[in-house]
Amino acid sequence: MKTSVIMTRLQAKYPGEKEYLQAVQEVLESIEDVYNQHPEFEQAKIVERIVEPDRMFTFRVTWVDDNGTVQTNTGYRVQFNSAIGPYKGGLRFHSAVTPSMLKFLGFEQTFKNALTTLPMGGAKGGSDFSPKGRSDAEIMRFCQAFMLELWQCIGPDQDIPAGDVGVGGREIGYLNGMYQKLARQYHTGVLTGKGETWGGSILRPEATGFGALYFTQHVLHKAGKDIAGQKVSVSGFGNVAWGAVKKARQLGAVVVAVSGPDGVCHIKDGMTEEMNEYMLWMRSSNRDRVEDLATKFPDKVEFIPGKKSWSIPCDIALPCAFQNELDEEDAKQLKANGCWCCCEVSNMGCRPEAIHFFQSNGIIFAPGKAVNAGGVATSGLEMTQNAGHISWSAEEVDSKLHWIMKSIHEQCVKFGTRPDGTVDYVKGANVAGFMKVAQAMLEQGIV
Ligand code: 2IT
Repeated sequence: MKTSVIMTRLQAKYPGEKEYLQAVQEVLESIEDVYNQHPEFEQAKIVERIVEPDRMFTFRVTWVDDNGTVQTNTGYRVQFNSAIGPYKGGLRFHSAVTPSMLKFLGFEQTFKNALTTLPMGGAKGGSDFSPKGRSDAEIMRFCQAFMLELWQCIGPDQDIPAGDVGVGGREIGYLNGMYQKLARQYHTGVLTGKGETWGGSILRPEATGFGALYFTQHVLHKAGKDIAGQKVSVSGFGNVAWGAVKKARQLGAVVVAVSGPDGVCHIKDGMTEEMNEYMLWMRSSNRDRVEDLATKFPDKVEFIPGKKSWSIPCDIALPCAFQNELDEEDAKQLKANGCWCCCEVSNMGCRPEAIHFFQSNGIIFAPGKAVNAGGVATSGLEMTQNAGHISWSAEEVDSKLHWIMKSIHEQCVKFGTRPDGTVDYVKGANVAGFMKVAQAMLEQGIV
């Protein structure tokens, strides 16, 4: 297998699918050596098969807004790979959603889910619907219209969606209500991220952020450091950022920035619990403005319009917003300001040039598919509870999440340790995830 040959073919076949091609390139580059040591992979054409989704559903979603105007969006579900378990992955509602974006996310999800140690295949879905400025009633009607099509594609042993950007507990509630109405199936395990009274798992809302910080702790310990007292810059202010800030604070870090599409909030003395909880309102308001934090806490928070979190001096950068949110210029600015570690919490949050800059300048970098896997892992734990009709305590879920993040870190170390003893987390995560899925495909024949 040669990455350049496969990429040339994919570029010709899927011109313009930038995010998808970027994600595939990153994985293929890091697995090429290992892959070529396995002639049985080449014989079964594992790489050619693994880069293509198993299938993709595209459907029209029509609904009526609060003014009585008819609105039409496009909905998607990309079922990427089911070699190690049923399709599993979130739904993204965002104006920029395209098939390319969901293919990149489904591809990443396949390897991430393999790292969690749980039997889950990879999928992703969503719509170009933007929740920004929408009322609660509009969100509900959109979710119901979306489920009118999606319900045919999913099921507890088939495909189990969850949240992602623009889809949180509220949206999962509306989606689940409509699913039950349409399918007349009352299994609690068809969506994850549910409310606690109807099959949801304690700690799922916190899980992505908490897991990311547990992983960061392992990364720092491996490098002989500790997180207490470190200055942390976070981007975004949604569910993932909220959980990351909460755990970072609990571990004694000082969170100096959160951001939004409008700019960055600099919090010199660190975020307080009150600010952290206010982020929940900021997300559910659908205003999509981080400036609201500075309006609420004017004495402690400075809003800088048009700037990113990477302009604020920090020790550790935690991208928690969107793909490609941190570019090479940002990486250079972070280094100039003293940053020495970046744990990517968003999916493909960093541009390839930024990752290259980090790695060639001694800045520790860990990729999203390892760092943020605690979210989907806790979804997997929710599925287990639903299948057994049981409910675990917060302590039980948290200790399982801890164990899973530790195990993901060990897999990265196993496959990514460089001759000098430092760890290439990108290579480690990609090789570990790939080997598991490839082996499962091999054992199940040409299907
Ligand atoms: O990117 C992700 O891993 C998620 N959005 C969570 C997926 C899930 O099924 O919990």
